[in-house]
Amino acid sequence: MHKAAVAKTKPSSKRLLQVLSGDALSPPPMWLMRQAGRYLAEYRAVREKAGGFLDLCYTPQLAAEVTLQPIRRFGFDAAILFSDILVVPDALGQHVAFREGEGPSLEPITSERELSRLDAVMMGEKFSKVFETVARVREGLPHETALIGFCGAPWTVATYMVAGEGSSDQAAARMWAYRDRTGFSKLIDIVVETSITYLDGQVRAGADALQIFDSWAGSLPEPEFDAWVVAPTKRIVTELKARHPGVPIIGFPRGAGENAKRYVETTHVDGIGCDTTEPLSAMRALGKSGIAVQGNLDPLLLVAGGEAMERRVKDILATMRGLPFIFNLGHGIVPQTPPENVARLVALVRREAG
Ligand code: 1CP
Repeated sequence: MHKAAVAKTKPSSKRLLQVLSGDALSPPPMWLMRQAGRYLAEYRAVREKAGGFLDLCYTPQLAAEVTLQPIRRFGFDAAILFSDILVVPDALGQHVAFREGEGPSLEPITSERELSRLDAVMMGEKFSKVFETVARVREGLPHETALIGFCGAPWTVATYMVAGEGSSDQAAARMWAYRDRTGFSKLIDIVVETSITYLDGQVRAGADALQIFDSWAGSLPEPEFDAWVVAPTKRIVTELKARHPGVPIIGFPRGAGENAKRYVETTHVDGIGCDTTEPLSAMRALGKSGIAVQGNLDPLLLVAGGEAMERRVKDILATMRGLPFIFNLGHGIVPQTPPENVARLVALVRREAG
């Protein structure tokens, strides 16, 4: 109720923001997680020019260009800032390298003592590059297209900081959290504070909405989910809302399952991103409870295309009709996605719902 009232005082021409303030639109606004990326030839060309992946994130002119590429090609209702969740540890002095085809690599931090390796001397300089990207994108976007800023949720970012790489079970962070709750919570506190600074700067530079990516939220039992996913996210949402009451926040606690409802009720996010495994009945129930729901086509159906994709898109749209809904994937686009399937998807969503 409260959030709708706040947003309604400022009616927006941006369809994404209308839905995040509680309206149901047909066709629903759409954007796709990882909509900028290696499946686009024009991205690969810029990526080659930039050198390393993080160099691309820290070069505003190029990062703005790749943010705008999918908007020009597909006319999505929102652009998402081109950056990465690992900019936060990198800005804290935990150097991040992206090895070709292997994912990220960091020098692991596995104990409270090692937290002393983190320092923020370079943070302002690194973040300012990202904020400049936001400002440039803002200038290049049609006025009806929303700009989404983002960060990784503290739990997910911590899993990379502790393991030093991506891992399928997040064992290193889980073990630290179980063995030394106090020490691990200090790491989480640092990521919470840094993420607030990071998101605040993005909003000041022109982001209209924010998304918090908790890609590894699904690996925790209930008490730890509440401690490391819900509570830190709530702190970020509360602080951002105090500073920027009109800027809606989407939470994406991937794999949360039955925990999603508590996540929504406790963190007070305005929108909930549902992953591929979320049943449509559960998405409908969330939508009926008043929150905007985003999701959840399987990214591999976007690779497969054809009738299988069409059938599922129709089911999703039919289920969410009449509710505040944002069409998206259930996780990021994969590099082997044919761009023509993305164009078909956009046409289908706009035609089916129209
Ligand atoms: O070579 C390349 O071009 C690198 C591929 C790539 C891209 C395109 C990486 C490396 N990051 C990104 C951009 C990115 N990452 C965006 C940009 C905006 C957009 O969506 O278009 C966003 C929002 C992210 C977020 C991100 N990075 C997440 C959360 C979402 C998710 O996918 O679960 C995570 C976990 C990362 C870490 C990361 N960045 C890149 C890689 C290969 C990884 C590791 C993934 C893993 O551990 O499996």
